Amino acid sequence: MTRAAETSGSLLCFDVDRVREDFPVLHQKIRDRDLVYLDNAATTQKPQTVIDAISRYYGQQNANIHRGVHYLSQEATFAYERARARIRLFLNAAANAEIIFVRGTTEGINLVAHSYGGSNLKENDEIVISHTEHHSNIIPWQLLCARTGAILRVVPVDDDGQFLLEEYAALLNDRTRIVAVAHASNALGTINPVREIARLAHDRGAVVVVDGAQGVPHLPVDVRDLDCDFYAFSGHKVFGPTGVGILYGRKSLIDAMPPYEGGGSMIKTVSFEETTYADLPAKFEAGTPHIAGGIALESAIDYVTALGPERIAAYETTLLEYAIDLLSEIDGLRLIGAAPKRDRIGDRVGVISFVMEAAHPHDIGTILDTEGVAVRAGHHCAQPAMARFGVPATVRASLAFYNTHEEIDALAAGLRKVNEVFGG
Ligand code: 7TS
Repeated sequence: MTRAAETSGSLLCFDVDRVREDFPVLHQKIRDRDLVYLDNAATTQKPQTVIDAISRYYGQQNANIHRGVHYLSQEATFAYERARARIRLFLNAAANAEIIFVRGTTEGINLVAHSYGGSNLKENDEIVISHTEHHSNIIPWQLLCARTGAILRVVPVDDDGQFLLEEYAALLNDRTRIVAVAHASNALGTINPVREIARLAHDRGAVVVVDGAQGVPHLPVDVRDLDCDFYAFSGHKVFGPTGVGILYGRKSLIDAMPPYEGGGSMIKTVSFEETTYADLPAKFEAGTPHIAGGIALESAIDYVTALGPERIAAYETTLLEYAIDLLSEIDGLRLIGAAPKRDRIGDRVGVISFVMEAAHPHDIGTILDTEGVAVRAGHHCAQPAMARFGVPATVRASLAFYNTHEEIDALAAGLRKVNEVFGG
């Protein structure tokens, strides 16, 4: 029995072959090789149920929502609002009004920065983020600082990419208004201690924004248990469509926040003298949304829920351990951040960043591509994180529950080929 087969066998309750049948895109040859898709942090593949939901909407249900008295409009509205209710349950939010449809994580964070930040922050107030954030959770805050005169503070991470709680606690003060952190880092896979971060922030009266782009695809998420004030994620990273995402916002906060964009659907009455705004969540949903996307996101959430977020996390951890062991044996390969300590594996999602002595990350990505292995090479929209580890770029293999131990073998074989080609 190969090592891959042994490890797969130890997780008998997770039938990865069966799961893979649901994802048509995985069953194709790329450059005459079986596709090995390890770029899941960039975007995930879609199960047939999600593809069918989009096709069904355009083929049978297409109508604008929240406005028509006709049958199709009512059907589409019902389906869209059912998706919202389903997502509320998935996140364990207290009310449907707390679930705002947005374009994705990026828009969710910008909404909070504009609406909450614009109306609550003033000169010398402070915003706290961590050193390993995605640019989407850095730049909206920099723009807010430029508009208001607020100050951005950065929590350092240790050499394993772990958030330093003591340093964080020391940074907080009575001027801290917003703490914004990723649930999990897209560059390193580190999971941040969000519950503890929120507790300390709330002690100071600050609100907590969680960038959940890499949380929802890999971890069970309960916004009330995390006790965060805002939680944003992208549909396309959780096996749903691009162009749709969710911002959860605590009702007492979003009720008091001004609209982010103006337009149709977000009003009660309009006159040139005075406009009054719709109730939540419509107040934050100006214009025609990505209706098919919202409906298909429900299918994606149903898919993930049926598999079970806990089982997904357990299976991905076996893949991650296996990958770290295998990659650690490759000459000249250095893992970046979240070091391969077994006691730390529970603190990571399935993201493995590394560099090799023999070649630049982009060359490694190109060689892997000739083997049918899709990874991302670059700074992963986390340049400060790269700077922290003294590298301009890494190769990143990022896992999903449909990946197999054999695919990790293919990655390792591709990396050994890199050493052969470049003489490492
Ligand atoms: N936050 C994190 C932690 C992310 O990983 C990403 C996307 C975003 C925010 C932005 O999400 P979007 O859907 O609004 O674009 N991350 C990546 C990545 O790692 N490679 O490509 C996109």
